[in-house]
Amino acid sequence: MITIWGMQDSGNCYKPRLLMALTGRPFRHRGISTLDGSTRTEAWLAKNPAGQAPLLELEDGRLLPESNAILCFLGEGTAFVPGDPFERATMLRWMFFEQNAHEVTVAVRRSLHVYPHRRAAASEERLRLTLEGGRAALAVMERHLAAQAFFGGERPSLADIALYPYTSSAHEGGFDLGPLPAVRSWLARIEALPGYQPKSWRPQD
Ligand SMILES: N[C@@H](CCC(=O)N[C@@H](CS)C(=O)NCC(=O)O)C(=O)O
Repeated sequence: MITIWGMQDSGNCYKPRLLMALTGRPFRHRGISTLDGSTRTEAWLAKNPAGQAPLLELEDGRLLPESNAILCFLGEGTAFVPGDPFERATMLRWMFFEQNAHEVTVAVRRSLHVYPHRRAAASEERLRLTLEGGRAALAVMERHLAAQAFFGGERPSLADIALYPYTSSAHEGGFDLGPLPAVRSWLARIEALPGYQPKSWRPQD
């Protein structure tokens, strides 16, 4: 069985768990955490030189870090990856947006708020920049979702799974989704998908 190494509270780590839940496939979950230093051990750096989670470990020992690369691998052959090349590229467009514009602002600001060990990095300037950048990213999402149900059109794709975790916890970073009705409706549509599980979920061992 495949193993997903992840931190329970991390949105990046939630992405592959959510995809596995939505596609109803079994996997093992193993905990790793920046909070207890386990992402900085030699053993972990040997698995992922970036010292980060999530990390996918296949039965044959091959390792794959980067949440969106993991989604692409696990999503292969499922309904969450469109067959049409343009639709697939559109899915990737939003996954790149997630890493370039959304994760680096919405997720980073949340981590500066939520984790005590990140407080020293939470300068006024950084909080201001991540607030401005995060609001801009959320406004892009609002404009796009005003015209369609999911990022790729009428059906959910990996792009939605990539963007869901940190959008649904954006309020923990001080973002107000009140003025973003299309984003709020989209969050509700994801939560209504068959098999949906919240971030706190992990499979039984
Ligand atoms: N681009 C990476 C980012 C992964 C990332 O930032 N992981 C964080 C948790 S959300 C982490 O492992 N931090 C531990 C550390 O940097 O020591 C991805 O999408 O997987």
